[in-house]
Amino acid sequence: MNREERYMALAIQMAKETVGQTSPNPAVAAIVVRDNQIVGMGVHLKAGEPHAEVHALSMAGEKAKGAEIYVTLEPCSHYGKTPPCSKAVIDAGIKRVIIASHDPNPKVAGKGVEWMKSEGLEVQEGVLKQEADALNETFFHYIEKKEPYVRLKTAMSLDGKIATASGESQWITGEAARLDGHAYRHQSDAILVGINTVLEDNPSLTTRIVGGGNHPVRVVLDTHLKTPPSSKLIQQQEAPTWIFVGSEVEEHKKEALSAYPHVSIIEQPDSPLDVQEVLAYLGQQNITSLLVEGGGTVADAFVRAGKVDEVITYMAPKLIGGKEALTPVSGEGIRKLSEAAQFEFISTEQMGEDIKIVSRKKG
Ligand code: AOF
Ligand code: ZN
Repeated sequence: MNREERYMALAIQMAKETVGQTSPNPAVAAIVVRDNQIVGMGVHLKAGEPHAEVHALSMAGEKAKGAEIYVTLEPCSHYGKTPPCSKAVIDAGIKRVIIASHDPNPKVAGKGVEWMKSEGLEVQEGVLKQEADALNETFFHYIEKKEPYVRLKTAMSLDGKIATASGESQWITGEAARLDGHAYRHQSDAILVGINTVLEDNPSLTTRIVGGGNHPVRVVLDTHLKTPPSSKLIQQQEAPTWIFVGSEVEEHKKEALSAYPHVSIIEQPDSPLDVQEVLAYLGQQNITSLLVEGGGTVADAFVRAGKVDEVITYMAPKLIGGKEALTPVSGEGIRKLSEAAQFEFISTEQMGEDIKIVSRKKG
């Protein structure tokens, strides 16, 4: 690694630890360097709060004059919840700006770079771009499509079963894989399941990781509003629960659940519920990332709508068998192999006794 890459790698490492807490904003970090000494460091902690550059420049103070700044994302050029970072960089007297990712936000999209160049600053783009881009994949997707990046999470046996024929499904994979799954909850704005999963498993859908974590908004697709008031999603109030229902649900049922302050009932015209409509609504609510955790019918609806962007598969070295035993994607499926949703493997990793496979939608 050359010196630019070393400082950028450090900034990326800092930003990485904030993934999941900055939404709907990206995870960004900045480092101010003068005469090969770090004189300021900053990360964007939360939407609405100062951007990374502002924290780093304020730590550097007068030392920013004539210094370099390393930023994992192009400094912004717009007056949003905070003033433009490009202006802050120029005003601080920075002479050289090193950037990893381009900001695709139409309000920025190159204007930050242009602004700083027009003021005579030297700008170098694309340093460790791939590594920095990986941090904000969900943000880039959301900015471009105005809907969340969808991850489908499954845990299955070597023969692709998620439960035995009798329906026993807990503990297929081991502890390491389960904890990794919870890390995805921490990093996701929302988690989604179908009503059958609520009725069969009574999940709480909260994040349980060592040291505590962010709980995602809990989303249920429940056309006929069968979510029981006694279920954990209703009784445990530590995270919001949003229930999508069809248009023919009786008023008293909706009122009974809406009485809980953390519960929202969202009525949709279609039956069965339309995945595209659900995602558009979630996007409007600033949900940038969605973790789909079951069951098979819901997974199939997302797959057939072409809306699964990434699949996280935990595979346990077990054989279960049984033609009635459930598989991760059921529903109607597709008829012709040529219509199969296409993915490419991004990584495989041994995780305790299990294997984790990350696949991403092709194209
Ligand atoms: C930066 N540095 O640390 C971040 C940036 O509403 P605002 O004012 O917070 O602006 C949010 C937008 O700013 C966001 O959509 C993205 O384009 C950019 N995020 N930019 O220069 C930062 N977090
Ligand atoms: Zn900014």
